[in-house]
Parts: sequence; C-alpha cells; structure tokens
Amino acid sequence: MSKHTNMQRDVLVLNLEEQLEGIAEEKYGKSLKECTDRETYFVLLDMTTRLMNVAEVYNGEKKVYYISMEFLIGKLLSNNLINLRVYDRVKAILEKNGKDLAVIEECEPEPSLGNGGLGRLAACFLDSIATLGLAGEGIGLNYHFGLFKQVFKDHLQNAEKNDWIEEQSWLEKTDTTFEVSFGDKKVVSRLYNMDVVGYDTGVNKLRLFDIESIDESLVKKGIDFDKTKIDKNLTLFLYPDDSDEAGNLLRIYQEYFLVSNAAQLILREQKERQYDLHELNNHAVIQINDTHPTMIIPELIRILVEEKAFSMDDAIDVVSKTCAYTNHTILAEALETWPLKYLEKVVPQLVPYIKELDKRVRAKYKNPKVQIIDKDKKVHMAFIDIHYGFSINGVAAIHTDILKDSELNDFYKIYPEKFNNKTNGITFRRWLLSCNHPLADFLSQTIGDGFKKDANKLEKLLDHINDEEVLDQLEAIKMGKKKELVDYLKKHENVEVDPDSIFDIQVKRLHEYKRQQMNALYIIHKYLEIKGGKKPSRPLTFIFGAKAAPAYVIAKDIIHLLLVLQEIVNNDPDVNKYMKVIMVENYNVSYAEKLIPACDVSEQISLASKEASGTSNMKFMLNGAVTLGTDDGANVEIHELVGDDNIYIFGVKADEVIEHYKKADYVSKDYYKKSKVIKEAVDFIVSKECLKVGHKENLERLYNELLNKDWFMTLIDLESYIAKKDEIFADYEKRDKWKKMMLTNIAKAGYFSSDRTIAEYNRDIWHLN
Ligand code: GL4
Repeated sequence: MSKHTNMQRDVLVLNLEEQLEGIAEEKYGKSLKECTDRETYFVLLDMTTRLMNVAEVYNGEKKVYYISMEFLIGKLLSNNLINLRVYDRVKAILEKNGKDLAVIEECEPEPSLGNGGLGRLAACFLDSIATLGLAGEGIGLNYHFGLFKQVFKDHLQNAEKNDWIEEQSWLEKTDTTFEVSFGDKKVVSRLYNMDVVGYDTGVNKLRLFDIESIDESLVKKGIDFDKTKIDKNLTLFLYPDDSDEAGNLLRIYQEYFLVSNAAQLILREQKERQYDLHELNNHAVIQINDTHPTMIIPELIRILVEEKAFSMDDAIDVVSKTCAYTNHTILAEALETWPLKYLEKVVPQLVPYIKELDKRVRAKYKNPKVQIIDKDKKVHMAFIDIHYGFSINGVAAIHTDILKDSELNDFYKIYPEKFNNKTNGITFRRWLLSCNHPLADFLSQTIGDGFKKDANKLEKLLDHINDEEVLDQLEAIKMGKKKELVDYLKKHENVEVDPDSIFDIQVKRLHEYKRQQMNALYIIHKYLEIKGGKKPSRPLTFIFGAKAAPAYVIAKDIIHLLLVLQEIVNNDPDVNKYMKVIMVENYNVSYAEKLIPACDVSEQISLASKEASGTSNMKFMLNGAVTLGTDDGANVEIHELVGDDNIYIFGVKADEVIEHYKKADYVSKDYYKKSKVIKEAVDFIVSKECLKVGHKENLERLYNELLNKDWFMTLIDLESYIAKKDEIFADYEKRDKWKKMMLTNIAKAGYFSSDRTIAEYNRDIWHLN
C-alpha cells in the first residue's frame, strides 16, 4: 500500500466515530443515535465507501478479467467492514449508540446478480483475487430485477421480480458508455462499478454494464415481459425464460452485450497504457466463466482484424493466448449450442469469424465430434473455447477427470496440455468470519489468528481433538447458531423448530440431478415409520432451500411435493413431535449465511458424476457440519481429506453411472418393483394424504417421472441413502464421536479456501505478479 493512501486510511480509521457522526449530520441532520436503522445503514455505506476510496488500487503489468453472466455477491456491508478490518470498531461504536450491527445488516437488500454455485464462485473469486493482491476485475451485467424472487402460494413456487437496486447503493455510476451494435439495432451501455475489497489489502472493481434505455415498466405481472423489446428489456432479468425462440434470442443479445462491452473496456485500457495489442496476452488474461461469455473470442478477433489492421492469423493467435475457459458442468443441456441462424440475426458481424474458426478446425481435424458448427448448423460454444483458448479447467478433481476421459475426451486427445483442474473454493471471510462470529472468535482463541490469512492453519485445531473443553465449546457454538436459526424460522417461515433436534439441510438450486426428490422420499419413509410406531431417538428437522428455473416443470413439481410434505408432517400430531420439514422461501446468500452455521448434517446427494464440484459442501464442512454424500464433485476431495471416519458416503460410483448411461440400461421401475420400501415411498406421492393437500396434476406428473423415466437415477440409490441416513442420525447420539467429527471437518476445510484456488489459477493459468 502506498504511504499516501495508508495515511489517509489511518486518519479515517482513527476518527471513525467522528466520521460517522459527521455523515449522519450531513445526510440527515441528526446524530448517529437519532438515526433510524435504515439511515444508519446508509451512513455506514457512505463511511465504508470512503474507506475503500483510499485503499490501494491494484495496477499490475498484467490483469485478469473474469467475465461472467453471474456474480452472486450477497450483501456487502459486513463483508466490506471485515475486509477493511473495522468490523469490531464499528460494532462497538454502534453499540454505544444503542444499535446492533446485526440488525442494521438486515436493512441492506441482497443484490440479485446470480443464480447458484457458479455465480457465488465468481463472487468468492473476486474476494480472493483482491485478497491475494492480484490485479483483476469481474465483468458482468447489472440486472435490475436479477434472478426472480421466489414466493410460495398454494404450495407452488411463484416468481416475482426482485427489485433490489436502491437510490443509494454500492453501485457507482461512471461516465463510461459504449455503443453496442446488434444485427438489427444499436444500444448504448453504461458502466457501473462496485468496489471489491480484499482482506486487509486493496481494492479491485466489479464492472457491471447496463443499458441507458432500460424500461422497468415493461414488467407487468410476475416476471412476464415483452421479450422482443431488446432496447428496453436487455438487463431486466438474469436467465429470462428461454423455452421459446424469443427467449433464446434474448440470451444471445445479453451475452453479446456482455462481451462487446468487455472487449471495448479491455482494449481501451490497453490503449491508455500504451500497450502493443500484439502483446495482449502479456497484459491481459480473460477467464471465460462457463460458455456464456464465449463470444468474447470471435468479438476480439473481429475488432483486431477490422479496426486494428491485424491479419486473421495474428488476431487468432493473440486472442487464443489470452483466453482461458472454465467448464462447470457435464450436463449436456447446460452446454450451450446456438443455432447459426439465431447468431445470424443477433450478431451477423461475428458469423464470418465463427465460420472461419470452424473452417480452420475442419481443415485440421476430421472427427465430426470436435467441429464448432455441427451438421444441424448449431454452434457449439464450448468448442470455440477449447480450440481457441489456451486453458480448459474443470472445477474438482473427479469432474476434470470425467471431462478428460469421457465428456471432452476427443478434445483431450488433441490438446492434453490445455486441460487442468482447479478445485473450487470459498472465501472464508464470508463463510466463516462473517457468517459465524462465535466460531471465528473461538478459533482465534484456540489456535491463534493465523488461519484468517492462511486457511491451512485450521489444521492446528487437530491438536485439540481430545480436549473436552474445546469439543464442548464447538457443540455450544453450534447450539447457539441453531437457536438463532430457530428464532429466524419462527419469524420468517412461521414454523416451530426444536433446537435439540438434528438439523439436516439441503440448500442448492433445484435440479433432478441434485436429487432433492430422493431426500423427499426419505422424509416420506420416516413419516410412514413414525406413523407405524417407530419413533426416532431424537427429533429430526429437514430443511430445504432451492429455486427452480421457472420453465423447469419437474423441478417445480419437486418443490410442490416438499411444500405438501411440510404441510402434512408439521400438522400431524402423531408425527410433528418427532420431525419437521421446512422449505424456506426465496433461498439466497443471506439465507445461506443463517442456515449453514446451524447445520448438523450436510446433504450432498447428487447422482455421482453429475455435480461438477458443489460449494455448499465446503461451507457446511467449514462450519462443523458432517457430510452425507455421494462420491461426486468436491465430496470426493472432502472424503480424502477427512477420511472414512468423518464423512458418510453412499450410492453408486461415477463410473457405474456413466456405464448405465452408455448402455441405457437403467430402469427405475425395476427398483420400484423389487423394494417394498421404495414402492411405499413413491406411492405416497399420489396417496390420499398428499392429494388432499396438493395438486393432482403436479403430484402425478412427478410420480410418473420417477417411475417411468428417472433420468437421474433416484431409485438406484434410495435404499443405500436411507441406510446411511439412519446411520448418521444414530451416530449423532454418540456425542463424543460426533464432536470429534465436527472438529475434524473444520480443521480439514482449509484446502477449500478460494485463496488456494486463486493462487492455483494464478500459478498455472494467469501468471500475474
Ligand atoms: C455449477 C455446478 O453445478 C456446481 O457443481 C459447481 O460447484 C459450480 C461452480 O463451479 O458450477 N455449474 C453450473 S452450470 N452451475 C453451477 O453451480
């Protein structure tokens, strides 16, 4: 940090209280004490912004641009205060003035700029890039209504707009505007910045582009709007419904808008710094987060050729050395392919370049499976990234292996040197220091502060594995967090939960491969057992949080089933003493921060091979939950780290699953017919009890899906899941064993710090100094 900014910062920090009083007076003509909670929030926002303005800005010779359709950043106040190292001081000043920082935090709306793990990962990465002192920025879009807000009505998911942007916010409007040309229209963009402050370091920027001509009034009912009015709707929603042609076209408009702005921003910066564009790769590295920003490749090539007098060869060469691609999924439907005719409509200027890239591949490789444009005239976006980027990485060891050995094997054979693994990570600032103050403080007392900067130091906790006082403290902290959650659930979901019950939690996007439906079948099984007189030794609380894509019918049916079960179980006097079911409404980052510290059993039950990594598994572990999971994604690495005795693994393995798909020999009905337990659980979905509460159409559709299709093999694992789950619940009673498992999981979580992940990206891909 330069001496100059250092001093300015010190002055501000020294006079924090005067500063806060000054801002309160200036803004509201009141003392801090007299401010309402909301006013206090805005005073803090101002104060924090001032501190970030005097922090060091990173300006390396080379910079990483992390381009992503999503940045699921969560609320910023607490995290910024923590990273600026003033959280405790601010908290104390507020207390002196009769205010509780935790209450003030509730006044902040959560930015709605992401969907799930992919978007949250991008946010964790920005935190770690800044924390490691690397020059890097995120580039994304400023969605006005973001991902929809989930509202339950009549046991169904309804989608409403998520109106999160306020008059005063963390967004800073800039003077930067660019023109973006589509085939049939031009729009003008505007850049908004958000500061990303590292832990005890400097700041980077998240760049969010918007359009000047946006018209929020286009959204009339729910999340419906005219998808064809591009100049008015472009940045209204993240992932608008793409089940029809207009929706597909809108996605392409959004994606090109993102990359056109990114390209203009990056090239403007190169020019300002007087860098030679022939050496672009020495000054910039572009990390393409999943395929959505893939068009940055042909777009940069196009600009270099048409506006910078590059030969095609030179343009392709330098762009290929600048762009790297991260793959986040092996689900075929998530790998984007756009019909060429859509691209011809939206971005005709790119089509000759895409064809050129395709032609060059064709000239070199005969294998039809590696061609960019297939025989149906569809453009495989990932294939552009692989042929014309210098690095392809998966996000967990098993995922990268599957990419190499099966999904992308044809490419791996061509470019073995491009493939590499970067196991995901999470920022411990948000997922420990901020969401679990009691645990963070206790760890500091027990093993020192070192873990805050070097997560591997958490291993020191293992020295205390036989220390009863430490084990009891961990248990007490967990209980404290469970009680906080109980209060919150009472207030927000209107359900009573027993804090002494086992908290079993599954929170993640709703998808059949994640198998929330399998968890639901277990709940049915337990319900029937209790009805039959077999009571669990301790009450069980099953908590879910998940949004389903509005066009994903079966996912919404699964939510319906969960809400129906919640109603039946929680209102049945024979059962509700022993178990409760809660599907929380509008699960988001802020909710995760309340649920994760309170969890006992972390549900990571995807069909093996399908979950690229998962990241909630890491957050739960760090907060002392024990994983119940399949050998999938990062669970595999958690398993390796904690050993067999500190995790509960069940189910078929990835290679078996892949074999089943290859042979197409999985028949769910066979499992249903063979097992009484499975049959009873599945049949209950269309039982009198369920139909009395729920809707015939939804329940029957789900029942038929499970019985006749079950593409993600729920029934193959149901019996082993039931057995493992009963085992983990029984082990919960062996308190000594359980507390040691908690401790071991926390101690071994250091590997999953996103600081480690980012250090690896930098070492192997970015090479920033
Ligand atoms: C995801 C994966 O589903 C998830 O396993 C992974 O942790 C995450 C971040 O790498 O990326 N892929 C897509 S698509 N959405 C995700 O959340």
